[in-house]
Amino acid sequence: MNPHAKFPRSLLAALLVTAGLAQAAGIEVNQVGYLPGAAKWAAVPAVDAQAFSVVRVGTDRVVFRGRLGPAQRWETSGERVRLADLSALKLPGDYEVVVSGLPRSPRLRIAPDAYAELTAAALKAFYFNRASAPLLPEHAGRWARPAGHADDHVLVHASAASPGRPEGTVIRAPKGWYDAGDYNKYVVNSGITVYTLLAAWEHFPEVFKAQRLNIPESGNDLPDVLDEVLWNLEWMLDMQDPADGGVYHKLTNKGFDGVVMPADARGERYVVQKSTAAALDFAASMAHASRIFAAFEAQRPGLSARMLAAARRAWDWAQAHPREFYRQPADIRTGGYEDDQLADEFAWAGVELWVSTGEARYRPDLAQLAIGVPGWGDVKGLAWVTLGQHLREVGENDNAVVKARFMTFAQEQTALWQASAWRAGARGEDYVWGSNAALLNRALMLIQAYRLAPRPDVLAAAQGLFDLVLGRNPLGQSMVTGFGSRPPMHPHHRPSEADGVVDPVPGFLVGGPNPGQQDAKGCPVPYAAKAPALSYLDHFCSYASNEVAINWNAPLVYVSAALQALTPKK
Ligand code: G3I
Ligand code: 9MR
Repeated sequence: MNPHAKFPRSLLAALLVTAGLAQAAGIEVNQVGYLPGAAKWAAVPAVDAQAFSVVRVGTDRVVFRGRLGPAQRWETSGERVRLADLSALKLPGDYEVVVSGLPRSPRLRIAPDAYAELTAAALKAFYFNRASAPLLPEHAGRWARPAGHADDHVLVHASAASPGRPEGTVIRAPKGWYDAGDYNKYVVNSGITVYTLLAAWEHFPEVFKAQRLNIPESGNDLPDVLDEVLWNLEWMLDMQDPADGGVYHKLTNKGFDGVVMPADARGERYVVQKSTAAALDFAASMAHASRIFAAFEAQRPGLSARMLAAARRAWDWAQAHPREFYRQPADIRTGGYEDDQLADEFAWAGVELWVSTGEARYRPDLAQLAIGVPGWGDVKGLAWVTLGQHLREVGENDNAVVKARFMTFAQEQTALWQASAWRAGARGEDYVWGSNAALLNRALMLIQAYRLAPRPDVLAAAQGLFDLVLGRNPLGQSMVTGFGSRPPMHPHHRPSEADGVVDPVPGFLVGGPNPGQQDAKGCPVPYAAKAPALSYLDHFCSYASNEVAINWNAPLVYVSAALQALTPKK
């Protein structure tokens, strides 16, 4: 149980904001913990004190003292806050931050494996969202459940009809992960997700080799992370029409399922419209996956080649159909993932195919390609991640371009971090639907810059964003189920709501603060506040701030693994 559930601190905060007395409600730290060599900041309400101390948890034994920084207003929460720099405290242990006149901080843990459990749980969350398989008690514990959505009888929707597969044709496309709190499967969102997870493995294999996920495949001839990602890749391969290489945008019900367990959701399933975005995201992520599985030819003969061939065919289809934007058919009401700006998808798929094949015809014009924080609808950042990983292959001229792009990005972001009242580089406009993942994807890009040129403040800026989703935020709320002293308890996740278990399925990142509040009308309780960083509601109704999603969990896995691997040991 969440020990703080009876104290609605966000309501109190809202009253203070209204009364113009706003200051951060408590001393906030990363509730999961810090690695010994990490930059460690605590945020302290703007009280009239000079100093802070750090004590052993539950005692008055002081292990560290420091001075508080000046009060600064953070425009994203409207509150004034002071900073405590604990970076010099490196001794592993469990502590609390103490400032006279304030309640102590939540437990502050410093440990050499601080993020190992989180990384594993964030990856295991994908297992918990598997379609077409029962979750057995020996793997899923309290969250065991019967299989849902076999997806072995899927109808071709009118929008997807082709000569070889007229409307109503029955196809099979089992497996895959449920996208989010809903039970549909979307190719666009799957592309960035599998890419990010495989990049985590590719960049930090030692973190994943040490992991025992306890999934059904554990102990077989592949690392668990690859088994888990294959669950979705195999589904994706079935989303390609073998006749022409086109890729269906999604596999879905006509409308969202009710709030029931997967096995009780029995609506008809459809594949809907082939889209250019789906073809390109498929091409990019399959071309990348083919490189990863090339190292496992003995274990999975032919898989890598099959993926590359599928990627090439999807690319060719997209070249022939460059403007097949997804348009939601009148009888389909599930997630849209609509995107009419496809230059970034073309660039990403081009880069992946170029790196996988060495064929210049795939190479995009890098001079024209900006860098940016990736998201499902804007994937150009992923092209840069791959280029950064393959400096040798891309040649000397492009090499310089890649480094320059990342250095400019890192400079901007570290300046933002340095100037921020919370030492976390987030601004009001960053708080959109899925804000937590946007912050983590920004950290992911900073981590690429750090891998190219390891400057401590770049890693510290990434850590600051990570802290923000793990409790060092104005809500004093961890944004990952099952982790931290105040985790989300009511995510918009159908199994978590319908299973009768008090605790939600663990390891899921929720969407996060979102002043858009697109769900407010359907919520029985109001959001506590309108300020961007406070606009969050831990209630099942809140799909715009409290849903889970595979594309949001992937950067959680990535950043958690990366910090574990890259943070200096001392
Ligand atoms: O990017 C713009 C930004 O430029 C603008 O300033 C801002 C102002 O509102 O909006 C930003 O766009 C938002 C976009 O998310 C950001 O990625 C849109 O308003 C917002 O409506 C859009 O939300 C998407 C949501 O579906 C509604 O379409 C989320 O990205 C997307 O993650 C979410 O995905 C859903 C699936 O459809 C169904 N399954 C669950 C999944 C998660 O909620
Ligand atoms: O559960 C749905 C969630 O996955 C989507 O992100 C969200 C926005 O498209 O919609 C949710 O479904 C809601 C629907 O849109 C409106 N009626 C209530 C549904 C939630 O139970």
